[in-house]
Amino acid sequence: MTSDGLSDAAPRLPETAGRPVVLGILNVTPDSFSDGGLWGDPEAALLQGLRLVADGADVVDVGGESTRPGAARASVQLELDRVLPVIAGLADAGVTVSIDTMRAEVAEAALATGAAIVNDVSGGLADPEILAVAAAHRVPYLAMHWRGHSDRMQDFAVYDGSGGVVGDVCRELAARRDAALAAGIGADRLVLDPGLGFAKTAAHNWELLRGLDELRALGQPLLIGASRKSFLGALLADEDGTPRSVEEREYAGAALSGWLALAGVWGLRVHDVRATRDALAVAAALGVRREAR
Ligand code: PMM
Repeated sequence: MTSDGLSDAAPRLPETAGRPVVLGILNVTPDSFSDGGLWGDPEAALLQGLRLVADGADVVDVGGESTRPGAARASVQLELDRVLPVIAGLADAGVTVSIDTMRAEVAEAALATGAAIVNDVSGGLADPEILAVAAAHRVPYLAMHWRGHSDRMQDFAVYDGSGGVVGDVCRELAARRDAALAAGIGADRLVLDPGLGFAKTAAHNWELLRGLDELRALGQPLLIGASRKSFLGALLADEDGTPRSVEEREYAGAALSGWLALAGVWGLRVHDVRATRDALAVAAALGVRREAR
């Protein structure tokens, strides 16, 4: 029952005892930096989604528009055509699906098709109507820090306010939190994400990870999407500076996931679900996880 006495059948924020929630990434796009082009066929995408669940994903995050730096936008129709058949198949199989979109129209159609969570990399800035859609459906809403579309976002990787990148991201995320709450999204269904790699250099990403306590002070659970991103490739670069290939960033990602678990984040958005769950098992055995935020 809710405080207004109505029964509350709307999806709640997933919670898992003693470890972060794992969102397995399923990009149904030709051009995402890691899995782009692999799951263009809906059958193949569905099988991959089920594989992510078998590996230990709690949620499958389905996206139909690449957000890699420099990417051009997909049309609404193309995005819908890519994601809806996959969402329908996964929802039929009982999988909890999040829709990774910046568009209200796509969020609305995805929720009608069986998605249970909205993951908006723009935190409501690209299409403010998406906040009302998430509020009306009473679904969890994942709001990421964002400064502009992918074709230009690296032009905005300048953080000169007080506290540098951590200060600026906290202030900008606080504004997105307040907009989401004002639109009627429940505080118990709102997650914030610093948006690693989105208008951020590698150095910015590391500073944000070191600044998690300040992000936690925003008062909402935190989601981190670090999986296979280029700052890990740069960290693991050869002596000649060649970045580690996208497919070979898995161990560093798992190490980071274990550390993030102990730091008490709510969720992790990852490609390598099995490696992530192994890292989370190690972190859980150490048993000093901070309160999930
Ligand atoms: N990163 C990407 C896409 N969607 N969503 C959230 N909430 N956080 C992220 O960091 C994030 C995201 C880009 O990575 P991909 O191309 O591997 O999907």
